[in-house]
Amino acid sequence: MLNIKKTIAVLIAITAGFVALYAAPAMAHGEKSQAAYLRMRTLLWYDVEVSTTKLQVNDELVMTGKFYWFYDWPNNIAKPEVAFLNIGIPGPVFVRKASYINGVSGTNSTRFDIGETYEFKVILKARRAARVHMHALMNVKEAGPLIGPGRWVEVTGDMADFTNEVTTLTGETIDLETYGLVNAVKWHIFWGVIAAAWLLYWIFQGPILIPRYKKVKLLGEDADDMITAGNRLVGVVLLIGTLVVVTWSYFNAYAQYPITIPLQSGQITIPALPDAARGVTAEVVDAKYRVPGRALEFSLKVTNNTDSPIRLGEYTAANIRWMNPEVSQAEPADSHDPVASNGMSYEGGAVFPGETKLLKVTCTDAAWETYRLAKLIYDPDSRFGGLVFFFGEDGSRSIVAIGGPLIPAFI
Ligand SMILES: [Cu+2]
Repeated sequence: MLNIKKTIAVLIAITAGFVALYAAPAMAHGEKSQAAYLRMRTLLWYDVEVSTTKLQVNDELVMTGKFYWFYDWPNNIAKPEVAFLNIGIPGPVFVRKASYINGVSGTNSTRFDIGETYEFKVILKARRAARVHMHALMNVKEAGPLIGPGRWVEVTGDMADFTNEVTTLTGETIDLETYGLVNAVKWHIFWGVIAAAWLLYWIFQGPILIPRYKKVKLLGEDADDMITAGNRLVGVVLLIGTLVVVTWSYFNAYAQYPITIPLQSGQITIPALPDAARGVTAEVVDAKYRVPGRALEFSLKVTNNTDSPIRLGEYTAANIRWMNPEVSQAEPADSHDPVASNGMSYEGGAVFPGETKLLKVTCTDAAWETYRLAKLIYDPDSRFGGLVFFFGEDGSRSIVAIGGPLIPAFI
């Protein structure tokens, strides 16, 4: 018997050893972990930029960009009835000073419309030194976080220099970093000591739990008789004392801060941006994913109702960009920015004003595998999504959401 236990223990130790051996340093934090259909068919982010990637404690950083709520929203994902825009950073490296959606303050939760585009701006202030991969992030109630593209940002300097001053509505200037901290610590210690004293009091009454339980269950004694008059007195004193302290602290706080307003928890609706398609329609006629070539191939029926000939310059999905360098160029912003600078090509040329044309598009890159998007073909509902960017000769840009069933090609 002992030997079996020993063997199991040794096996666990060996397994743990191997796991530790293979644990590479954590460079990512879940960008690829969400299912491919979720990343391609929920929130599609583009034009995301940070104002700087190197800053000092107390410096500000502005993140801007746009997001589109995909029209073919997955049935099993909650719709954005209540959503909150945030920035995902490991640890409190920044504080958020302000955020805006289409110019409206994003302090409150918001409801969004499927099939619409919005732009955002978040202002952050650096709090402590760190090198972090930061993402714009949309928290959707019952759906969870929908993550935007990440950027490496480095903060240097000393956290001791950090200040976060605001002027309250009563004209007082306070530092939010330290405001009320001493008071909060004081009360935590106060109630911690009382709680510990209460526990210790009962522990020093001798073994109480199991022996008393046995007496009640096996010997049929009355549980109430085991509580002494002294016990009751201590209980009553503590109960009255707690009520007195709570009441006193309430009136004391009220006297010190006579003017307060509640935390704002309302919900707002923000009107969407004008249609980014600007008169261009595009529809996927058929699409397949070629496994050996790591390529998405689709035919796109495009109608151009603008006044300028348009050409296809980019396809983006799941925060990955496939660029057609003949039309639109982009390079990765940093080592973890998945931009396939030469990833897209198509047959069909320009689509002229008033014309409807079939374009044959190919988007190739190892990102299909490394970002686990190719897993889509093993879903029971293999549908993809994304945005295509058309560029006019006049410099205009039309953004159209596309999607449809994806058929795998294994040879
Ligand atoms: Cu990241």
